[in-house]
Parts: sequence; C-alpha cells; structure tokens
Amino acid sequence: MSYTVGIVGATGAVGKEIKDCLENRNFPVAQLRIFGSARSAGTTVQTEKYGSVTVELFDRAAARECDVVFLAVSGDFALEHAKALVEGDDGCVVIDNSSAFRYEKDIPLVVPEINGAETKKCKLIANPNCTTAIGLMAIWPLHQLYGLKKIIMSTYQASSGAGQEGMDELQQGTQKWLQGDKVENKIFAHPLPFNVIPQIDKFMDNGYTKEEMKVAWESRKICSLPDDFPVSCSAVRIPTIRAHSEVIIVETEKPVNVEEARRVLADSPGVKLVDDPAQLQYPMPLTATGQYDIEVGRIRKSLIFGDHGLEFFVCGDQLLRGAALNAVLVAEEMANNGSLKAKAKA
Ligand code: 11C
Repeated sequence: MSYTVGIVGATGAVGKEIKDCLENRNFPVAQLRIFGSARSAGTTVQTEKYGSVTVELFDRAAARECDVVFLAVSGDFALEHAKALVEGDDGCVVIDNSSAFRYEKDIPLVVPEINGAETKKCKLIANPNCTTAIGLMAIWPLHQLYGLKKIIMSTYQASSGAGQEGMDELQQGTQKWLQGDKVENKIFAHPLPFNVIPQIDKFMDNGYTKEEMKVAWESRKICSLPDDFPVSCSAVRIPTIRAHSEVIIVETEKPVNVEEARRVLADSPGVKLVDDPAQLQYPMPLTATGQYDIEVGRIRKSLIFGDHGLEFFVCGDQLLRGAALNAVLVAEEMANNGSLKAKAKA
C-alpha cells in the first residue's frame, strides 16, 4: 500500500528533514504534496524520489485529500486547522510537530519506540518536544529495567531548536565575532556565539522555563508516569548547530548494574551506545548530528543515589529524533498497525 503524503511547512528546517526522512526511509509515498503560504506557493521543491514538487497554497479541502499530513508549522496554525483536517471518515491523519495538542488528554503524544500503540486511538498525533524525545530514548529502557523514581536533566541545546533562523543567527554571529564586529541577536535572548544562555522559551511562574516544564509534562505523558512524578530539567542553549546534549540522572526503584544498563541500552532501538571513556569515546553533538539513533554514554553509578541511580550523557540530532524522524516513525507505525489507510482514489 502507498499513501498520498502532505507536508505543510516543507521549506522550514523540520519540514525539509521530514521530506528527506520519507525519501531515505523509503516510506511508501504514492504522491507527495507540499503546502505552503502565499509566499511559497508556486515555487518548487526538488526531491530525489518524487521529482520536482510544486508548492500548493495551503487549503483545508486539498490537504484533507491526503492520507497523512505532517504539520511543521506554528502551534497557532495547528490549532486553527489540525482538528478540521482529521474530522470525519474522509479526514486525513495529521502528525503535528508543534506543542499545540501535546497536553490534551485525548490526543496521543508519541515516541513510537515507547508508546507507538497510542497511535491507534486518534487520527491526530502530537510529536514531542525534541529535548524530551531525545532523552526518553535512553530513559525508557532504564525505566523498563529498574523502574524510575526521579529524573533530573540538564541540557545543552543546539541553535536548531530555534529553526533555520536560529542556526543562521549562530553561524553569522560567529563570523562577525571572529571579525571583531558587534554580534546581534534577534532569535536568542542574548548573542549565542561563544556564550551559553540558561533560558529556552519563556519563564513560568515557578521559575522554570516553558522548555523545562515541557520535559516534565511530556515525559510523564509519554511514559504513562503519574502526574506528580518528579522530573526536573534545566535547559541551556549552547553554540552548537543541530544536536542537543543532555546530562541525565535517574533514581531507580531496583538496584542498578552499570554493565547490564550498557547492554540493554546497546540493544534498544534508536539508541547507539558510545561509552568507552578509556578510548575517549562518548556521545558528542558532532557525532550525533545527522544520525537517526541517539548516542548514550558516560554511564555510571550515581554518587548521589548509589546503587539506586545512574548518571549518563545523551546526544541526539534535534531535527531528526527530536522532530522529523520521530514524525515519520509515527507514520510508519500507523501504516504498520492499520491506523493509516490509503483512501480510494476517484
Ligand atoms: C529548542 N526544544 O531547542 C526547543 C524547540 O516544543 O517543539 C522545540 C519546541 C517544541 O529551542
């Protein structure tokens, strides 16, 4: 079976990666339709497998003709259109990359390796925040093994989290800094080159940022943890391009065994064990960039929690596992479990 696939926002950083993931993973695409704003409508997007695709002005009725539509646009756009796209027997599946629906009880928030079966419940699926998705790839297998009691995360997040404009601001700012010119910032709260910024998204009343709270809210929902399960995150922007890094500390119910944890993580889908400190092998943004698997390493028994805790380091490509790849894996899961259907063509 093959599908009519739509992408809204295919010229943005995440949208481009969705198109590439569909091609590289041989997703069964009968037709690729790309929808955009009046500014991009009529332009063409070159693809290896589907030829040159002309961007269509977004129109609900046209998008509903697709079997599945990936939204790689703003939360406001998703709020306005997503539910209307899925409505009725002739609606399409929508996989939304924004945070618009992540916290709605009846809308599944999915990392396919963890809760892929949730996709059977609804035609509108929310794709998680990148930091959450990357971290959970390592956290989930350890939760299965030892049962987690607490998660403490510190992040080192790449400029790509702020889209193509974020990457451009870092690269152009770095050049300016090296030339001795003044570095301007529009996307980030402060100049990012040669700096770290302990703020991602807006501050909330409890002193955490929204990015930090997303990690808590989304980890609980995806892993079916209680609403008061202790998750704490400090999110920091650093001047790297497109792989997020995370120090993660977990407290466990059962006693841990570091060698066992290494073996289990090495065997977990979507995870690559890079953990040989003697050979200076550990996860890094440079090696995680462009990879589908997240890297995990520096695994050690926690000095704080002793036999009941592990500390480790994770890096994952923000645009892939943190966004586009996860979305395409959701579509693959739905194709495999029968919840994505190809409509009869007139
Ligand atoms: C960042 N994690 O690195 C953010 C971007 O919730 O989809 C992802 C925003 C989201 O800036």
